[in-house]
Amino acid sequence: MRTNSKSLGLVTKKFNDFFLVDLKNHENTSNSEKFLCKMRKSINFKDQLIYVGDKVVIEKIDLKTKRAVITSLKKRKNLLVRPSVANISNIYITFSVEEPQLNLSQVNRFLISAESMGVEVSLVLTKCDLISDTRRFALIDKFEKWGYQAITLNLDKSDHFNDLLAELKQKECSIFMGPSGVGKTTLLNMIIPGLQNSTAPVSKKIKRGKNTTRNVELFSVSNQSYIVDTPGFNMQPLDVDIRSLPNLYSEIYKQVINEGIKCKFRNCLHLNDVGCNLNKSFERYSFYKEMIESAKSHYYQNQED
Ligand SMILES: Nc1nc2c(ncn2[C@@H]2O[C@H](COP(=O)(O)OP(=O)(O)OP(=O)(O)O)[C@@H](O)[C@H]2O)c(=O)[nH]1
Ligand SMILES: [Mg+2]
Ligand SMILES: [Zn+2]
Repeated sequence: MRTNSKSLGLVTKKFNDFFLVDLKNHENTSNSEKFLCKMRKSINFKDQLIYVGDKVVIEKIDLKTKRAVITSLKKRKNLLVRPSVANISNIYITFSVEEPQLNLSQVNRFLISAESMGVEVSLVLTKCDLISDTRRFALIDKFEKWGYQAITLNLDKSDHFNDLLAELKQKECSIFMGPSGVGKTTLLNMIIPGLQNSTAPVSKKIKRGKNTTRNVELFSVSNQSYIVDTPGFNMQPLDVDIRSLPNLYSEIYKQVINEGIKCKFRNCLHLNDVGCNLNKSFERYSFYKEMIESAKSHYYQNQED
């Protein structure tokens, strides 16, 4: 049976030319149903690629075969580039405290890259069953100085997990991002009972994940909330706009905004600039400096090309 009505849907998965579209509250469907869709041929979507997380209009809805056609794309709020996901409201940077070992420079790169999206950013530390409480508190202290209240998870204790779950149900579309093997899919399987996505132990020899998750997929947590599992990867030194970097470090923007410090030059990069008044005695300053220098060399390289 085909209906002539149009409906709004959410792209939850993408493969080749097909999209899986979740149809919410359509008059003829139950609460939430997924339709296999292609894009309408006559529309030139060339400069308008469709990504997981996009809101789309679908037509030619066939309730029996669960197929339909995407006829237009709604304006998106934002687009994460790697992995490609649209309309994210919250990024949960996820790292394990052990197996694989915590790499602070990687944590920082992930956090700053997430901050540059302009969405709410949180930090999740998994596998806390592998460290002592003393070490866990020390990590919480460290990341508080970085500007984050780390959510520490322990597979054997569920109290922090329950808080996280309640939080996720309040958010629109959250994404777990981090290196391979840190436990992103394990977490997702706990969040959505019944979901049994593949997970794999980290390699004993090199203590790295095995890149188990291959696709980006969006899952429904509650009626209005979605969550995205992503393949793990390591973040490269960033190619970000140098001028925005100081605003992405809370230790810097708090000094500038809350304490009103002023450097001699308005666009001071807080390196060795003359007349710089930034208090540089914070842990991440060396990472900040490294990022500015790497962004600068990128910039000059591109100028020469
Ligand atoms: N000890 C301990 N192991 C955990 C915990 N969470 C996950 N693991 C284990 O870590 C391994 C990797 O977990 P995955 O969920 O596959 O990791 P992932 O982040 O999804 O990895 P990719 O899909 O490769 O990016 C599995 O063997 C899990 O059982 C935890 O809290 N404690
Ligand atoms: Mg995974
Ligand atoms: Zn300065």
